[in-house]
Amino acid sequence: MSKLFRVKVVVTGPFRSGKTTFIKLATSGQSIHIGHKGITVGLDFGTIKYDGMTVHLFGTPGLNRFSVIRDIVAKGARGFILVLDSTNPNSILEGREILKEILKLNGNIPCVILANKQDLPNAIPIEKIKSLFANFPVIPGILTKGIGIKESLALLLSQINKIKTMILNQA
Ligand SMILES: Nc1nc2c(ncn2[C@@H]2O[C@H](COP(=O)(O)OP(=O)(O)OP(=O)(O)O)[C@@H](O)[C@H]2O)c(=O)[nH]1
Ligand SMILES: [Mg+2]
Repeated sequence: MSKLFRVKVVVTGPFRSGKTTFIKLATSGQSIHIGHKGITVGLDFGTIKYDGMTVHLFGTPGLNRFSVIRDIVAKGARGFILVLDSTNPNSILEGREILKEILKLNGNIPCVILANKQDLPNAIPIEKIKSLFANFPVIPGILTKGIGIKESLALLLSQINKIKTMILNQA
């Protein structure tokens, strides 16, 4: 299968869901964080090598008042990882709204949902979250321990490469 050489992946989602943690651990602490008091107000950025590809990870702010920055950071993405705080029903509802917005702006782009904070006792069960995102893969995560990073990236990048192969085959 022919693969992309360089790819932009955007890690987005509601406030405090774990986006910065995702990029920080995915890059073994080598990421850049533009924030204020631990809250992303600009972006997170890091680059990893994955399966022969250079993957540029861009993290958006979660706060709604920075949604204009979210849209700028997300421009040109080949795929999205939508990180949710599984302990917070509002995070899940807001995640659905963000997903709708992504699809509106980017068409049928690959998206993987990462249901984070599954280590906490009040986490909403993964099956319940799956039922709310019926057409999308939902991966359970404990991002503070790095759990869910490889799985979600692998799934997203394989979807992105499938689309690339389809386009090449049509050309
Ligand atoms: N218990 C638990 N806490 C987590 C997990 N992932 C992230 N956190 C914590 O949740 C808080 C927010 O994490 P961030 O990675 O900053 O979240 P964010 O989505 O980048 O936040 P904003 O940029 O402010 O929207 C931090 O205190 C993290 O340590 C997890 O899997 N389990
Ligand atoms: Mg952040």
